[in-house]
Amino acid sequence: MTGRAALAALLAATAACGARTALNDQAWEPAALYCSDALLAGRPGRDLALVAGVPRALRGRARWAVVASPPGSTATVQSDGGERATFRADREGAYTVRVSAEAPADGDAGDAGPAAELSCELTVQIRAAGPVAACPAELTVAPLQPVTLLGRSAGDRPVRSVAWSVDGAPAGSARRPPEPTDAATTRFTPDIAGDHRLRFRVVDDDGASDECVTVVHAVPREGLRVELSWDPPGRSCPDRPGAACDDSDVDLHLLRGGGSPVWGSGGNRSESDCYFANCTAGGLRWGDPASTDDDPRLDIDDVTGHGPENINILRPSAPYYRVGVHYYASDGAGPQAATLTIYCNGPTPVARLGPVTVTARTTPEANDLWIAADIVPLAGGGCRVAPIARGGQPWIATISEAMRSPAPPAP
Ligand SMILES: [Ca+2]
Ligand SMILES: [Ca+2]
Repeated sequence: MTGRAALAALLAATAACGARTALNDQAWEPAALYCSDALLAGRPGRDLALVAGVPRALRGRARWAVVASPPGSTATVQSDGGERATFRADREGAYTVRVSAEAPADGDAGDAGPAAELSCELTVQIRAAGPVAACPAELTVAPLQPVTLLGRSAGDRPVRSVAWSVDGAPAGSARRPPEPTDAATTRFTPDIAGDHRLRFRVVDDDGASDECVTVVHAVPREGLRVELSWDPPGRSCPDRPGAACDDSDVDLHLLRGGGSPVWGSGGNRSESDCYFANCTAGGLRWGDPASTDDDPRLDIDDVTGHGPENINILRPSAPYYRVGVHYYASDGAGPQAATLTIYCNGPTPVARLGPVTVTARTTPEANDLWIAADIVPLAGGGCRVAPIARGGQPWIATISEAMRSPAPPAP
């Protein structure tokens, strides 16, 4: 066990049982002041033992102070300047305790500059009854990158259950919860860019509960990212099997501009169109043959309803790209309202397009293709999105018409 893990375990044990436990001086010597992020939970008007990592050279010189507390509360922290302190507060809420010390100056006292101030902070939750839940306030990952979440709980009663759920998600997300939902440690994969709010709930064997929220920021890292979802949301069959779901299969297409680009379909593959038939992992080679950075990648082809699907290019190099949305198969579902979100090298969408209704008829070739927009990469990493319209309306064609007839002019 590492020193940090050992201290975290000690702190967690101390917080959970309310008893002091001695640090083993021989086992671990921190290099600097260290405050664990372990959950520290106490009751109003009762002593709570706190522990921080204090280097031996600083023991006796550490200052413990309550630096943030709920309005109207009274809180004290008592210490002999070492690594342990006793905290007591009179009201429920979150308190911050700062541990600080001046680092000893190097070399002769006369030659050294001002001593460095070291500090770290502990957060204490005081509740009158029931358990206390804690979870990371926020995390940042890339879309589709799994992240492990650890929810924690403390209290004087055994925990009966814990549960993770989706509290909020960007529009177009399928809102799939972390897996598993009933364990403190879980994994979550944000399906699209944006902020996903996850709730962690703890219930003790008295039925008392507490909750906390983790915000997972899913930030795109590609030079171009196009996301597609289609309505009605939350009715995809993997999430809601049975009568309420539909299996509509809408497809995202990205055409490489320049030359004579051609839309592809199931029976007519086109190397200038990135779509389900040719563009999943290891698919198309565009631009520089020596680099995969300018190749497109379709991460997900959702065939059971509502997306999201997305196509990415790390470093776009074509003069422009054209986005299409094709209603491949309805499987008995009716028209679908498609929405596109486009990112260029940043966490904020450059454009949201739609919802635009697409209709399925008899065959994929006879079904609607929404020719939605052109995306022009700009020097410096951004892009310009030019929506495509015909007669003031979204440009809708069947895919066989689109393959035959003159395309909208290049931007
Ligand atoms: Ca699809
Ligand atoms: Ca390439």
